[in-house]
Amino acid sequence: MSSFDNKITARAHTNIALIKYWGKQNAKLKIPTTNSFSLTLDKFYTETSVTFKENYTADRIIFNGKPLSDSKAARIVALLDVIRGMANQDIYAEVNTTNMVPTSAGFASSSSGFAALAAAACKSIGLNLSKKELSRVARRGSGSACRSIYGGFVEWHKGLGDRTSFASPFNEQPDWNLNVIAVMVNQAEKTMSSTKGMEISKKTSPYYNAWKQVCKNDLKNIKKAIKNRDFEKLGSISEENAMRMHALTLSASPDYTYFDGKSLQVIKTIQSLRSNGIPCYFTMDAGPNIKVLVEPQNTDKVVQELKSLFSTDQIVVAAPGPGIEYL
Ligand code: 2P0
Repeated sequence: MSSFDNKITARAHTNIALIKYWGKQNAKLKIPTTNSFSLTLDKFYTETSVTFKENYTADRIIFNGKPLSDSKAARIVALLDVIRGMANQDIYAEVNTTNMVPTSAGFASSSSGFAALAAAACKSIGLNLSKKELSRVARRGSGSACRSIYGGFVEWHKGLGDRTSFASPFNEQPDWNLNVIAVMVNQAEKTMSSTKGMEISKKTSPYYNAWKQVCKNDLKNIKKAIKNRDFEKLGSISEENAMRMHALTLSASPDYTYFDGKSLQVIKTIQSLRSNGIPCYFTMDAGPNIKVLVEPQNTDKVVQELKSLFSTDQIVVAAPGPGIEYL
């Protein structure tokens, strides 16, 4: 009788960075150059089952019902290797992962994916980790995944190395009604991965040192804004931080950008709503989709305006979501 064969399923929600992570001090261990700060969302999540079995001769990775090619599975296998090393076990796993998104538009995210994988795999191999340790493991899969261990507002402490770089909750269940409207402007796969993009920006942007100071200030101020329930501060700090991150792409050599024409259309719509007295702010990550921060009393107005540009299934209204769950 095998001591393994323990199927564990975990669910993790994606998080949206309000203070962005854009660059590493250690690429192999995914130690960032700055702290970052996020909000976990309820509508987008990944469910992953992991079973380690003594009779397997290789890992089997199933993604949304289909086997993944070896090249695509490499990053998942690399995290399994880290976990095998921690457990001191030489044993393979079956991984079955499903991205749950409310529309067919897709909103794949490495943050929920690697958080769910870390949680399910660690438990299945017999490691009983604290959330802090789990956050460190998830980070090895994808930096932003370390924040998806927790719900609500979360800070990733950059630390100095593997042991000190992890996320912690700032406010896991904010008693503050907020919405994040996700606008899927384009589903095409990005041509510049975030891993590569942040490496080029750190190496070549003349503004990179200034970015580190920007993040320090923005982090301090966003925490104050949340404590004071100051939505306009929260929104404007997030929007400016996002634009300053994107300035690191435009100022890199070679330069690159994640904006497309439709992203700019959404941005102009948000700015125009704001100049008409509706507090709403945008943020954008390593892809053209836009997320709009808004308070519930104004959500419908913003959605209506966006519907003049996009179809209903391109617009998803999300709210703060929970941390890691075992099913
Ligand atoms: C973030 N992003 O803080 C930033 C803002 C995208 C823009 O974290 O190289 O997939 O695997 O650590 O976590 C996306 O980068 O990168 C990301 P790796 P990751 O959410």
